[in-house]
Amino acid sequence: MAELQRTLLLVKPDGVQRQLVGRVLARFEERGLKLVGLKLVHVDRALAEEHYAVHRDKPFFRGLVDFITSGPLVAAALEGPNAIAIVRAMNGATRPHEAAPGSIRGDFAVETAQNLVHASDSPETATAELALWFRPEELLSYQREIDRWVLAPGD
Ligand code: 3AN
Repeated sequence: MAELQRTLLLVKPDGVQRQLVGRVLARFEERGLKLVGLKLVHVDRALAEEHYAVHRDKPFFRGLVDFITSGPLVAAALEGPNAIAIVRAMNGATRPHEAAPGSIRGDFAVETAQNLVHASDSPETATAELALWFRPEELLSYQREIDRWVLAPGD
């Protein structure tokens, strides 16, 4: 029985503009992960800068904040066994030319600056990012009928 985790997934403004939101979210649903939070947001610079604080000193920081605040994005909270690693693997490598075919970036992206998706990279980051993007009452707990076919007994 694997650890049940929650993680943040963003379909960034390029994904919304390219009308890929449904296809991206469908991949995670089809994999068996559970949507426990979902919203369309146009973020301000303060939230964007906090989200990308780890990159504050990088040369691409300003462009990154410009980009993520350029239009609406979709924020999703996904739950499942080992969800953090599963979502990162499904997103693919940061640089799309290194992303495996079959991953989201490997199938839909060619540029690092417009690589469609973001996902938390560790349990600590997931906790911090979910708290940044969702109020506690926006994250739901519920059972699905299919859970008994997807999750190990007791998960
Ligand atoms: P990931 O999103 O795969 O965790 P990070 O955290 O290294 O990757 O980078 C965060 C975001 O910063 C990337 N998704 C990408 O949009 C942007 N980024 C990273 N490296 C570069 C770069 N060299 N040039 C432009 N943008 C970059």
